[in-house]
Amino acid sequence: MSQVGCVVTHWIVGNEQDKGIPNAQSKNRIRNHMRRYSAFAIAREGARYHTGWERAWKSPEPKKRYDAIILGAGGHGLATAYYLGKNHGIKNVAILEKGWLGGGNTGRNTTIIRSNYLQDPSAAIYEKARSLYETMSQDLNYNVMFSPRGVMMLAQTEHEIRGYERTAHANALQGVATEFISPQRVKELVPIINIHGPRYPVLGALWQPRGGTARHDAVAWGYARACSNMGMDIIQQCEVTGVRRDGDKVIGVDTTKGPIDCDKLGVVVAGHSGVLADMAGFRLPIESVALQALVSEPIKPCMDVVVMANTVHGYMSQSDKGEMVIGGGADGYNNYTQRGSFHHIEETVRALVETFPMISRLKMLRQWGGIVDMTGDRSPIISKTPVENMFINCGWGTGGFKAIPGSGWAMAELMAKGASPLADEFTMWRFGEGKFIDESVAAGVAH
Ligand code: FAD
Ligand code: PYC
Repeated sequence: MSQVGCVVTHWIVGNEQDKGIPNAQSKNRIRNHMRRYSAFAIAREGARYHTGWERAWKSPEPKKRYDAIILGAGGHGLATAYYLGKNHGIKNVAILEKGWLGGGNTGRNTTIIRSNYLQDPSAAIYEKARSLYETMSQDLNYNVMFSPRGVMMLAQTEHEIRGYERTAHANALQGVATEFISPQRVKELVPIINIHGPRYPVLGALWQPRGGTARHDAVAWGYARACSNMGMDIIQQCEVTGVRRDGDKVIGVDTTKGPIDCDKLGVVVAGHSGVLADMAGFRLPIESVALQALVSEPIKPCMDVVVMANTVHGYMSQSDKGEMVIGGGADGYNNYTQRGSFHHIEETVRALVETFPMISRLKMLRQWGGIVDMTGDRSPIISKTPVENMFINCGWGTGGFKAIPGSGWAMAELMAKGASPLADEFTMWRFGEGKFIDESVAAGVAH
């Protein structure tokens, strides 16, 4: 992945030469406010051979101190920073990333967006996120290619029918639009499906018509550009190696670019959450495990909804390029390897091929893995920590892409105000108190 939009020289160079913009003051003013992407901008740049696009975000050296530091430039970290600025006016913010932004799970997932969860706190935050996705491109002035094409979870056992009918009733009470549909309706929506599978016939499905997909790295890039535009510093290649405390209170972090002070620290590092908690001196109920996915060669459009088959551990959608995007269950052992493995292709494709016989003829092109952070109840943690002014957002496991805007909204509110209605139930202490938010059914295929 590369910085989209960093095509050639900074547009101001062209302006200085062409129009003679006179002094550093006006230069900085222009540099600090990026120009909007629009049809007019494309026409203008087309007329001058695209020499004027500016970088999508700046890459500054870190300052000595910030009001808030966010660790992790994945979708959740960037969204947290964005809503800190947009909703709470906190803009003296650094986002520190050990690799490149969006290079973690945010750039590795299969982009499914849905809010068909069972428990009220989950439905609230996932539906908030789904609704924010609807207007994200306009809000960020960045095309995230949100495609509300519809998501279905197949019921292939009697047990699943009961589970999904229950979810549909719960969703009706929560104001989330889902319905349980018949096998015939499934076939109408997905003509390539075999509903008479020999072992697992399709008995119905939980259908969310406003679920769908979005371009995952565009989500990271769009938030990054908007954060940079607000004056925030995104520091890539900057690994946090220590959390500095004064007694019980956080005062900063040690990094590979030196120490940086802060008033508040938000840790949003997904599969590395346990490592960061360890640096701060507490433990988290998180396990890290690889989740893999793969894509086929591109083929003509053949499926315009997302299908998840949770009993057999497989799911599939078709990308805009025509590739079939396929994934299955998480690896059966804890690890930190962001890699694919052959047994996974075999298991996942074998699981799906009865329901989608045509995929047996596809060549698979690419395969990869990401480290997901799993909690025992398959729900996230958005929480204060034992360290004052240090907050943690993690545990999204195999399903956090869909949650990015809602999670960022809630985490920003928690950091700014000390509480957030969307985050209240998701504390790290719920495990000790027995207040689980069990989403093992909704977490679905990948668990
Ligand atoms: P990440 O994007 O992983 O960001 C965390 C960042 O923290 C990383 O960039 C990392 O480099 C950085 N970091 C770590 N340690 C440090 C440190 N010490 N210092 C500085 N930076 C650090 N979810 C869905 O909703 N739908 C799906 O279809 C879906 N499919 C998936 C398929 C796969 C194969 C995988 C792996 C995941 C999938 N997910 C899906 C889950 C989803 O991708 C994650 O829940 C989500 O992306 C997590 O985002 P994040 O911002 O928390 O983490
Ligand atoms: O949470 O919808 C999801 C999902 C699908 C595949 C991986 N996660």
